[in-house]
Amino acid sequence: MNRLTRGILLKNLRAITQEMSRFQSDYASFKKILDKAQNIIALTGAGVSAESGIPVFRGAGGWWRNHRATELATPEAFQRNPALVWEFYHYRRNIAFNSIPNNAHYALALYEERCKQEGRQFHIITQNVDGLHFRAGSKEVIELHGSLTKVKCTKCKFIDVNIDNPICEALKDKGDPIAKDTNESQIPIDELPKCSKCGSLVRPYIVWFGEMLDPETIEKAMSLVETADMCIVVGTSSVVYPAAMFAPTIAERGKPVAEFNINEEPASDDFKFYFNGKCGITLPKALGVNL
Ligand code: BV8
Ligand code: ZN
Repeated sequence: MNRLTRGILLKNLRAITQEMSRFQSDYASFKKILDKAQNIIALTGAGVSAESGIPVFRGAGGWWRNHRATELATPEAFQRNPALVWEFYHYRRNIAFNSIPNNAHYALALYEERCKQEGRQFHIITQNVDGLHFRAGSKEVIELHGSLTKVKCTKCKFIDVNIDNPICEALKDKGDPIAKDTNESQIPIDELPKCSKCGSLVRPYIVWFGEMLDPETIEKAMSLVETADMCIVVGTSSVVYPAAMFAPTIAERGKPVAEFNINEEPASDDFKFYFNGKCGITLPKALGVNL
C-alpha cells in the first residue's frame, strides 16, 4: 500500500474513532471521578426499564390504540372518559407487574449498597412509575411521577397500595393496546375501581401532564440536586419538566454529569460523560458492579 493511501486510510480511521469517542466516554476516567463522589444522584427515565420489556413513553412505545400515551396521562382524559384511562393503566399495570428488573436496575441497587458501606450518599430519582427499582433492591428511590402500585381516591383523597391484577372485575382482559375499534371504553363508571375507605371512584396515583408534583417529593428531589457532586442520567429523553432540569442544574454547578442512552447524541453538551448503548450493558460496566 503506498504512502498516500495509507495516509488517507489513517486519517479516515482517526475521524471515525474521533466520531465514535465523541459519544463514548472513557469508562476508567468516569469510574475515578464516580468513586470519589460523596453525594450521587441517578436520574432515570423509561429507557432504564426498556430492557425489561416495558414500552418507553415516546416513539413507537408511546402509543396505545390510536392515542398517544401523553394524551391519556392527563386529568382532562380521566375527566372525559375514566374507563378509557383505566383501561390504559390496567394495560400498563399488567406489563409492569409481569416484568422483572434488568441489569441496569440491579447495577444501581448494588452500587447503592456499596455506597452505603462506604458512607457515601446514593439516591435514585425516577420518572418511572413501574416500581422496578424497588423490586431490584434499591431503597433510596424518589418516584417523581407516582406509582402504578398505588391508587388515589377522587373524593376522600385516600392513597392506597393496590397491586391486584386486574384491579377490578370489569377491567379483566381489557386494555388491549391494538384494538382500534374500541377507541372509547364501554365500562360503566360504577364498575371501575373504588376507594377502600369511602367507596368512591379511585384514579391511578400518577402525576399526569399539567398536574403539580407532590410538594414533599419535589422538595426532597430538589435538596438532593442542590447537594449532588455527581449525577448519572439513565434512559430519559430529558423533555419532561421539572425532571428535565435536574441534571443541567447540577452540570451548571460544575459537577460531573454522565448520560447513559441509546441515542446518537448526548442530551446536553454540558454533560461530562456520555455512554452510548443499552444501559443494561453500559451501566454495570461503568459502575463496576458484577451481576
Ligand atoms: C408540572 C406519569 C407544574 C404518567 C409522567 C403546558 C401545559 C402544562 C404543562 C406543561 C406545558 N408545557 C410544559 C409543561 C410541563 C410538563 C412537561 O414537561 N411537558 C413536556 C411534555 C413538555 N410537565 C408537567 O406537566 C409536570 N407538572 O410541570 O407541574 C405545571 C402545572 C401546570 C402547568 C404548567 C406547569 C408533570 C409531568 C409528569 C407527567 N407524567 N409520567 C405515566 O407514566 O403514565 S411523565 C412521563 O414522561 C413518564 O413518567 C416518563 O418517564 C416521562 C419522561 O419520559 P422518559 O422517561 O424520558 O421516556 P421517553 O420515552 O421520553 O425516553 C426514553 C429514553 O430512553 C429515550 O431517550 C431513549 O433513547 C432511551 N432509551 C430507550 N431504551 C434504552 C434507552 N436508553 C438506554 N438504554 C436503553 N435500553
Ligand atoms: Zn375515598
